[in-house]
Amino acid sequence: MNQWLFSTNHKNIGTLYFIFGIWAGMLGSSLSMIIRTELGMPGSLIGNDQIYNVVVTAHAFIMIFFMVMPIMIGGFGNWLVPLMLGAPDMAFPRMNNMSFWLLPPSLTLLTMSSIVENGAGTGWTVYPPLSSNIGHSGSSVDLTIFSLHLAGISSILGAINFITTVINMRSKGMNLDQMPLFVWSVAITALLLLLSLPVLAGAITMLLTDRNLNTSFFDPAGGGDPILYQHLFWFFGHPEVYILILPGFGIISHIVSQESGKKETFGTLGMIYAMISIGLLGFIVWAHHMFTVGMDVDTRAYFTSATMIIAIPTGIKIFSWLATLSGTQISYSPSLIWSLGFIFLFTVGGLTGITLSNSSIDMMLHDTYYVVAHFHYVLSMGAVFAIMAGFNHWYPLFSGLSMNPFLLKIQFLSMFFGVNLTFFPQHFLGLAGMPRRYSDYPDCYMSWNILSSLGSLISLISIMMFILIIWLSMLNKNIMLFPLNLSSSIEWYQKMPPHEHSYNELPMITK
Ligand code: HAS
Ligand code: CU
Repeated sequence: MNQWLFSTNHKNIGTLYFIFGIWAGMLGSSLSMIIRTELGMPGSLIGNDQIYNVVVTAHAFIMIFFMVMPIMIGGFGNWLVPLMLGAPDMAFPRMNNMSFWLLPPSLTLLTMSSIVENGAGTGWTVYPPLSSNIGHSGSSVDLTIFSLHLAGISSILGAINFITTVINMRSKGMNLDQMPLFVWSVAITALLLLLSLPVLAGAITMLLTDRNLNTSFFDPAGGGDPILYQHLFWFFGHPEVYILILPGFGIISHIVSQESGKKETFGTLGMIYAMISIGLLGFIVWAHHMFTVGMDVDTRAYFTSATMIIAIPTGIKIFSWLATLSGTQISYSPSLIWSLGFIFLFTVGGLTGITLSNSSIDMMLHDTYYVVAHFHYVLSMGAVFAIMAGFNHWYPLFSGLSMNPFLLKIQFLSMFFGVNLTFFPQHFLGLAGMPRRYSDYPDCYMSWNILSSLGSLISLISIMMFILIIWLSMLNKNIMLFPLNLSSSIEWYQKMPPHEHSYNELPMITK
């Protein structure tokens, strides 16, 4: 056991990240169910608005920093990048282990922050003055800041590791333009992490000293400015949302080209340039999150235009995936249907992003449920669908086991239905003016909220079904976790060569 926990091997560390991420995913989903139960009917369930906001804050932090990032970069990245490069391991294997082990204490600090005092009900943006001593006295916000420091160090070390691995450890003769798209996506993600996280670290450290050492970076009473915090946060925050989706782009490219039986994704070089453009542009659009702070009209025009330009490289990616699929006999395997779901629903989320990027429209929609709908389409149906696609695709490689494809398809359909029922109505709530981060609403918003909560219940059941399918795959290989005789599934397993979907891309990527 110890040998495995303290292993420096990239596959073991990848598996640790997967287990951690799935655990955090269950935690984050539980919190989301509390939110949707509170909002399932007008009136109060929890009976305390601060606690409601603590739940919302913890849900966001856990899903972003402890579910999506560990699974995509830590799990898929660690498993696949060395394999795809033909490298024996990551460049710094012991630092790799440390990156992982910084996360459990970080999650512990975050959990502690909601147990002590009144919890941190600041939202994941931690804006002062709400997050200052006036808004949050006590140590909850300080613990949250320390949690972010640890998670940030973990990610920075990981980023250094990936960048070094990509530069130094490609197999002989593999030029950068021959490098697989997933490796490219992780490398660009690592660069974004390396450039944006220190800014977040600076901002939250300044907040920490404002709270504890009487500085006044963000306090007008001492000559500071709370808007400065927002600029620093979003200079990190916007690249962060592309950090959450870029590895997913890489995953989808591999699945789409492999499942359509083509050697490569359509326009591989274009895909590389598109990801680089998205990464770079992501650094110069941050103030589209701050249109309501009172910017002059030229600044608004700039941030609106710069933001919209990101639709071009993103469109290149969407249409290249469609071109890859075009003209093939599509076999609706579980990993491909998740990818098709990704392409469709991520586009829906992207288009509402373009709507929000219009500063004058955003004046009305900022801090409403329209924004919540937008980011759940690109995250819950973008990032999470990409994770599900990749997990379905590479599970046989990771575990040597196979999941039942019939059950997986039912699971996909129920999840597709559930998340759309949860989040599509939130567009209407937002357009009708329902604000985010409130625990209650007037009766006029009731119908769409009931449907939304119903959808979240369906998604929860679907996720539980997925865990059951994983469990079944272990039973079938006689990994006896529970003495059940599931003969029909075992028959299915025997018909299926265990490594049918295993990793066989390497010969193709070197052209
Ligand atoms: Fe976003 C808020 C704009 C992509 C995540 N976003 C958020 C928040 C999160 C998030 C988490 O400008 C909330 C943060 C918070 O807590 O406050 N977002 C965009 C735009 C894109 C975009 C323009 N977002 C993402 C991705 C995310 C993510 C990816 C994570 C995975 N987002 C915003 C804005 C806000 C915002 C405002 C602030 C709102 C507010 O008031 O707070 C783009 O990258 C999307 C590009 C993708 C597409 C679809 C595919 C492209 C095709 C090409 C043709 C399309 C064209 C457009 C030419 C556009 C198919 C035509 C336009 C039409 C409408 C027809
Ligand atoms: Cu943004």
